[in-house]
Amino acid sequence: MFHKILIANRGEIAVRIIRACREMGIATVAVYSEADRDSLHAMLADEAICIGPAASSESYLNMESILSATVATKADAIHPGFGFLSENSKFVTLCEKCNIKFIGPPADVIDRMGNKSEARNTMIAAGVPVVPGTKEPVYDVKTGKKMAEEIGYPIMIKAASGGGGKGMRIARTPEEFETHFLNAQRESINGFSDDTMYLERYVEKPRHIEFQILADEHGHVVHLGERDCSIQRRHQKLIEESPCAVLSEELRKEMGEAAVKAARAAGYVNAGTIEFLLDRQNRYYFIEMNTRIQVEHGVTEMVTGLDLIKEQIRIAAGEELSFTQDDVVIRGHAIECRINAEDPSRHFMPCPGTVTSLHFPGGNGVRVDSAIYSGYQIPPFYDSMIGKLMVHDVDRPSAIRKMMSALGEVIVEGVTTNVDFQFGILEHEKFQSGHTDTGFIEENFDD
Ligand code: MV4
Repeated sequence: MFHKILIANRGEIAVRIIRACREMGIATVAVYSEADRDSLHAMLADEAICIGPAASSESYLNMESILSATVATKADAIHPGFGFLSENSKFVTLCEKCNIKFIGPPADVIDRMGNKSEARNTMIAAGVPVVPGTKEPVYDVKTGKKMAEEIGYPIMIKAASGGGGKGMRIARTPEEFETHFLNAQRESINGFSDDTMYLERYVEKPRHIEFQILADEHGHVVHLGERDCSIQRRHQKLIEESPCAVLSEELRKEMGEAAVKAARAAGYVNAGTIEFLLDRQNRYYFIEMNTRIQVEHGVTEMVTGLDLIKEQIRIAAGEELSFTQDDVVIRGHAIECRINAEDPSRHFMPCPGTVTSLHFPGGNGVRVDSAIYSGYQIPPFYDSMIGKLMVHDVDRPSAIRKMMSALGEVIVEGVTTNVDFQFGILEHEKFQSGHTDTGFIEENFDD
C-alpha cells in the first residue's frame, strides 16, 4: 500500500480524498494555489505545498509544479480528483516516468475514451448499443450530409474531442445541416485543435443514466448500479440520484452488464463511468465514458455502502477487488444537490465572496461534502460549487422529503447560493413523480 498520497486538486473533493487516506493510515500532501492559502484542504492535509499563482493554468494544471511537489515530499502516488489533470494522458505518462502511481486509468485508455468517435467504435465492436449514426469519423460537410440522409433527421453533430456540450449541434433538417456542421467543427478546431466529427440520430429529451464501474488490474470488473443525472442546466448537473426512478430490475441488470462489457472493451482499470441515454421507449445507448471519479460518486456510496475513493486507492496499489457483482446490493435511495455560489435570478452568475455565517444540516442519512467554513473567502478563480448535500433513505419519496428538510436547514450568509432554486426543483410535481428528462430545467425553470 502507498505511504503518502499527493492530492492534485482543491475544494471538497480534495478534502474527501484526504479523509479517505487518513482513515486508511496513508499520509497526505495537499497542493494549493496562492488564492487557496486559507483553504480547508491545505489545512487538513499532513503537509501542504504552494504550487503557483491563482490561475489554474499556473497551479492546479501545472504538471511540473505538481510533480516537483510529489518528488520533494516523497509521495508515492497522486490522486487527481476530478477536473484539472484527472483526464490528462500526458500527465499520467509523466507520473509513470517519475515512478509515481497515478490513481486512475492508464494513459492509453484515457486517450481512447477521450476521443468520443473512437470510444463509439470501440463499443460498436464490443456489441454495446450506441445511437444509430456514423461508423467512421467525418471531416467534411459533403460526406456528412450524405451520411445524415442515411441515418435520418434530426441529427446530432458531435466533435470527437468534445464533451460537456462543446462542439455539439442539432440539425433538424437537411437545409440546416451545413451551417450547423461547420459551426460545430469550427468550435472544435478552436477549442480542441481537432476537426474530427461524428454523427448520431438525435434522441429527443432522453434521460441521462450513468453506470458506476470499478475495474482492478487483475481483470475483475463490477458495476455499482446507476445514477440518474437528468436534472441539469446547460450541461451543468444540479441533482443526481441513485437508483433511477424508472429503471426496472431487468433493465438495470441488462444496462449494468452492458456497462461492464463497455469497461472491458475499453481495457479499463480503476473507477469509471459509462454514460447512456435512455429514450422514451426505454431503449438505451452508450454515449461516452468518463475516466475519472465524478462529483456525484457519493450517491453511489450511499446506496452501496462502499467507499469509492478507498476502492480507487486499493485498485491503484494493485489489490484485487474484495467483492463480486453478486455482493453488490443497492439499498434504498440517495439524492445529491449541488450547492453553488451563484445567482439563479441572474442567469446563474457565479457569486464569489466571503461566507459570513454558515450552518449545514446533519442527522440520520444526511451527508455534506464541502470545503467552506464561516469566514472563508470563496475565490473567483475556480468552480462555483461550494458543497454537495446528499441524503439517503428507504425509498425515493422519503429521500425527497429528507432532502427538502435538509435544504431548509442550510444557512450560507455572505454569498448568494442556489439552495432555494434546488428546493424549488425538489417540490416540483414533475420531479416528485419522476417525470424528469434532460429538458426538465429548461422547460420548467430556466430564466
Ligand atoms: C445526445 C443527445 C441526444 N441525442 N446525443 C450532451 C453532452 C454530451 N455528453 C452528450 N449530450 C447529448 N448527446 C444524441 N444522439 C442529448 C445530449 C444532451 C444531454 C445528455 C446528457 C445530459 C444532458 C444533456 C443535455 C442536453 C443534451
